[in-house]
Amino acid sequence: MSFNLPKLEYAYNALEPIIDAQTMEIHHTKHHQAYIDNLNKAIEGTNLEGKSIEEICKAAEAPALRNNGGGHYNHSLFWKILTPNGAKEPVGNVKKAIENYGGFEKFKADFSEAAKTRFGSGWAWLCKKANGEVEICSTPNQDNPLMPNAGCSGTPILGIDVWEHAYYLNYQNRRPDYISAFFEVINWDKVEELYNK
Ligand code: MN3
Repeated sequence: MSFNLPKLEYAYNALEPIIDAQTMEIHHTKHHQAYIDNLNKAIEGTNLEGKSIEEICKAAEAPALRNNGGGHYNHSLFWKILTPNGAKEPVGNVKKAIENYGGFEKFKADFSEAAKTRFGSGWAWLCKKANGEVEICSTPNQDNPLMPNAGCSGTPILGIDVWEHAYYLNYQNRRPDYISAFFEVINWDKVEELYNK
């Protein structure tokens, strides 16, 4: 059993002008595909073959597994939490959890700060903790909160890719503009579904 590139539920141009079609296509078919190819190579013939991507992340110590297992998990989540026609604000139980966190505006401010201040390449996350509370953190490279020693824990229910490959064609060095536009294309119904899992 090897991993395959998941299909997107929308067209490459569907998120324009927030995320342009060329960025989406390269990101999906080149970057994500490369993580999958390298992950399949890294697990071939090992006891990780046949494990879920979550199990692989939870046990990932070696760089090849962190970079490529993380690369596959993180991008698979990222495509799902984007949509051209989502609610502009959280819904349901995740809405309540964000209210308990301090409200939607505080969430946006803290999430943006985590994404802006991630030095170099990485991700910012909204995670659900075991007690149902949400927390915000960021990880370098393709690390994610499922991994040991990620400096971040909980189950990711929303994430933003702040690698330059995610925004450079449209935003160049203006990472803060990409981050503030990102809130326009969040699939809050999907975030709610992930929160309720
Ligand atoms: Mn990426």
